[in-house]
Amino acid sequence: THGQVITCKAAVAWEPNKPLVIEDVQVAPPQAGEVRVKILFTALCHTDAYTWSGKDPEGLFPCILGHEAAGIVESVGEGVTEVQPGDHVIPCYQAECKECKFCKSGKTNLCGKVRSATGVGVMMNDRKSRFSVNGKPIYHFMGTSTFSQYTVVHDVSVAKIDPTAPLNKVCLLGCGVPTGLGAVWNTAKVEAGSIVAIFGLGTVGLAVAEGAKAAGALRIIGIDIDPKKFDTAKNFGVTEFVNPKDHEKPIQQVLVDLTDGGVDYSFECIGNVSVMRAALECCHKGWGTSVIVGVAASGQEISTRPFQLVTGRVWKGTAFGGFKSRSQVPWLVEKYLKKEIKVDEYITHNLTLAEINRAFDLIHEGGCLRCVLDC
Ligand code: NAD
Ligand code: AHE
Ligand code: ZN
Repeated sequence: THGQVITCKAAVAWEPNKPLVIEDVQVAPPQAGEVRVKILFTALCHTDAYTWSGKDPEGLFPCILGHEAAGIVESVGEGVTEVQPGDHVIPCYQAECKECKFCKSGKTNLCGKVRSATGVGVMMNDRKSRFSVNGKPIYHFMGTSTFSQYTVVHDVSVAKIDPTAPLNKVCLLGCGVPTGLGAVWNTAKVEAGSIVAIFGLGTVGLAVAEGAKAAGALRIIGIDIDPKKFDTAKNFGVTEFVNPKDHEKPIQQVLVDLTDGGVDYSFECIGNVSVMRAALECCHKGWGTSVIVGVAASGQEISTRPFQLVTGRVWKGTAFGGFKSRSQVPWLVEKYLKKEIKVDEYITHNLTLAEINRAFDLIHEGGCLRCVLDC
């Protein structure tokens, strides 16, 4: 197949909110600096559902969604040295070139090398897509497009991992689990003894809980409007639960009262701007830090009284938990193999790529954390 077009199955999002269609897609060979990957397993993240809904200002249609996956390199383009056919890999929507201003800053995990292309659904080289259906181009998504049996990614967007790791599990290390762990370890830098509040107990929020427990947090307060989330959340380290629907008072006041003045760290893992405000305002005066993890819809804005910041609260955000993708995803895989972090526990459902529309229905239901698709 090297150097040739591959025809394979992929789930195409032709229009926002319309069921995905499994199509025979033509996948062009990788050009210079590109890698063609056979995707074996992909999970769905809430962000895929967000873009599919049409609320993502960067969402382009038709496209192939998906960004939490694992596979094997099929072929590489000219000049690619860091991976070769047969390598086991995890695609990384947050690239790491190690050369750009961002990568060299030592201050961020964001990378500037290919972002201008991945945000508009094309590859850097020729600003075109490698996917087509009967000659019609289909946009890439987040530089990953993993809802396909084969995809093409930039070489700076792929992490080579331990070949003994089970790909049907470690696909989750492409997004949700690292995002939550890293929000705690890299972005907030939670210290032992801290009081932590987590808004939203999906995969990302539960990974925040796991990270906070590992960091030695004293109290980990989980907030969700779905009481079904509370039982499982205990297994991830949540020590107390609050359902905003059980209270008359605004949720920030409930938390301030529960914690003698507010929490040390809070995390918004939903994508709701009024919850983001509550997450900031439940922080302790003088030092409380709130981290925005959730992705809010196009046109939404956050607000609070500036006095909240003047009096020492800090508002931050995180992308992929601040992890440098190509350097640190292999390290996360090793931590999983050594049983130092959970992964299997987040997988509640397994389906096939052909059943992807059912998987989208499932992730909107309370009982589902991650659904892994066998491609
Ligand atoms: P999810 O849908 O599984 O979890 C969201 C949880 O929030 C659910 O348990 C839901 O019941 C709860 N919830 C909804 N409204 C609520 C409210 N008003 N108050 C309290 N709880 C509420 O989603 P996920 O896959 O865990 O992702 C969470 C968010 O993180 C999404 O917005 C996703 O796009 C974003 N995300 C961001 C990054 C990043 O790098 N910043 C990475 C991954 C995901
Ligand atoms: N396109 C959206 C923004 C989406 C967004 O913020 N994505 C997160 C990752 S979510 C993964 O589930 C991210 O990493 N952002 C940094 C980046 O470079 O995109 C919008 O609203 O415009
Ligand atoms: Zn994601």
